[in-house]
Amino acid sequence: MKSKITTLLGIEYPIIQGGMAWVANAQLAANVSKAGGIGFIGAANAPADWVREQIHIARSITDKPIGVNIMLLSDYADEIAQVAIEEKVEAVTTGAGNPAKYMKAWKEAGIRVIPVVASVALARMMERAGADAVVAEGMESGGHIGEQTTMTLVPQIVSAVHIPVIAAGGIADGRTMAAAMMLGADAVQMGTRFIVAKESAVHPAYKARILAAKDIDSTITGASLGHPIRSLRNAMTRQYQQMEQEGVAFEQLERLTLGSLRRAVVEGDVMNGTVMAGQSAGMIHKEQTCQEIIEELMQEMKEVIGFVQKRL
Ligand code: TUI
Repeated sequence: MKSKITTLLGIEYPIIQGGMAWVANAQLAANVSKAGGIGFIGAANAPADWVREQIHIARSITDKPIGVNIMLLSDYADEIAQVAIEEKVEAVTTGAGNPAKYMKAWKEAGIRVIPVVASVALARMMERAGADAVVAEGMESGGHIGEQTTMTLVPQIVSAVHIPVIAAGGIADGRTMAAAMMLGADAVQMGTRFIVAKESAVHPAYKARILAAKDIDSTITGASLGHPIRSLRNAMTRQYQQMEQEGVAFEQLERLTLGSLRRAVVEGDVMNGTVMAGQSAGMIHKEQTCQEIIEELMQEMKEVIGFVQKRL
């Protein structure tokens, strides 16, 4: 399937894997790229050397394009921005901030720059700054989120910018991918569906929570502090929300979540850790290889679009 994004990135299918903290390592990213999408190594709060090593591992698995996702709140963001250039990754996505200060250097290095945005204003600003595309991420997503839904955000960003738009948030199968393309997206980014990929090294208990999740099982913490995070309900989210209601100080809430994503992803503590996942968890029922996920998505999308067309 051709789209502006498959051409821009030199990939086969318009499917991008979100750069998830602690989850999106070289193994996952390289296997998404190998299957014809494009995988992003999630730099999150990791040091620059770890990111460089992961890029080398990914390159040993596939010669297809790969990317790095840079979480802009990281202390290492400046160094990782430089590693992306030195290691000549094909693309960079950014999250949780404005990447304008890196744009010139990345563009000069020939890197495709794709900021993740949650508003029309930031999408416009990124286009002016020279972004090649944007990911329009709705609040159905897991992790750090904005306030608008994918259904309303994507068409508004598509109307506001000339660069290609990648839809994210709530997309996990062929139906939701088809819907995103109808909203004007040129590709989709998925996170939660790839957490349960066979190539994902996430703890089995974490995968099991996603596979068993119902529609209402995710919740938002941290909204009162201005950084809302979506994760699956557990003892941690209940305690956090109670403390938020009691007006507990910022520092104490931060202490509660320090290292909590690692506890869930690496140690499998799905009660007291943070099980970040999107609302789409409720529609994800099986563990498959990255290739099976991508092939199934493309097949389902063709079927639903054909189904709608037949009734017109
Ligand atoms: O970044 C994400 N999702 C994330 S990052 C993350 S790691 C983390 N862990 C604990 C606490 C905080 C972060 C987990 N999930 N998605 C992309 C995204 N970016 N969503 C929303 C935004 C965003 C928000 C504010 C982008 C820009 C922005 O402001 C830009 C400005 O004006 O400075």
